[in-house]
Amino acid sequence: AVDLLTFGEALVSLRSAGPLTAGGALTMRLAGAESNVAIGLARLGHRTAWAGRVSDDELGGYVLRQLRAEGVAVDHVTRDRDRPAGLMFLERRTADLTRVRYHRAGSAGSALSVEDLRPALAAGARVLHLTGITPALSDSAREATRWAAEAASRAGALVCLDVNHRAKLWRRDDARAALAPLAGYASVVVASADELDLVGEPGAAEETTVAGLLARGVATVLVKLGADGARAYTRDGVRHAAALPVTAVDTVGAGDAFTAGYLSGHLDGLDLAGRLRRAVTLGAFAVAGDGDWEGLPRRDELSLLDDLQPG
Ligand code: KDG
Repeated sequence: AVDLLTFGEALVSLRSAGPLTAGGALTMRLAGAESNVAIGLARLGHRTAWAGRVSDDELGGYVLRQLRAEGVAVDHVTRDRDRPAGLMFLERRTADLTRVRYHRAGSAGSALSVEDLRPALAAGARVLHLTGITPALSDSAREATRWAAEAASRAGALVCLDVNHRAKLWRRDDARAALAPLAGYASVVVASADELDLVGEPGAAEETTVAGLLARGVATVLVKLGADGARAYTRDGVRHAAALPVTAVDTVGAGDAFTAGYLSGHLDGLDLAGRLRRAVTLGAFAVAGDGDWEGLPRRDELSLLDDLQPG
């Protein structure tokens, strides 16, 4: 068994420093919210696995090589001979503002099905991480996500649902119809403030959605607030965790880092305050460096930010 299993679509991201219309050099990187979380945990020494489908060509080989290099187990990955890699073009306008263009319809990753996930779930995991991106990819990926959440919660794993709404992939109503039921399998739900109602009623206030989630058996709801940190709700009340004051270079991947930090703290048996400190620490490392995950810390680097007081 691994400490953490996650699954989804890993993308090949082609990043440009300026407007894509101006052309110029593109940098090839691995992207994907779930693989970002996997790398965050693997860097901290947790046994971590990623499952999904990758194309059976150089691009799929690139994805696997990156994950292996970061210490993420890929034993249960399916190579798809018929479908291409999912691509993402990312154009940076400011540190906070990036525009994304996907070429992922019909990709290998989007053809994910229950059969792809069965072996990884059977091998066991203490934590199952899933995002609201995967169910947006196809009917079979949506069913696979639901199946995995149910199987893991029945097996006693901690299930973490990371909402991650992608407006380019589906409408909010469709997202809510898929994600609200998924939250019923989760012990931890992570969402940014503007996507929390996708696991509740449309337009509902934060407190109302949180109360509904806690009543359904979710133990912890984490509401991400970007540069303002996060709020953590449990049955004992609410706690605010401020972000650490670092200069933001690239905010893409910060939410994934936050989730990875929180789950790492859980695996280490930290209390809520400790889990939140680990979460904002990983978030700070992610925004301070270029790329989704490249700047994430190894365990011996966690203390580098110890002297920073939450801002
Ligand atoms: O969380 C960062 C992601 O946006 C990125 O890595 C790509 O998973 C991704 C997606 O589907 O947008």
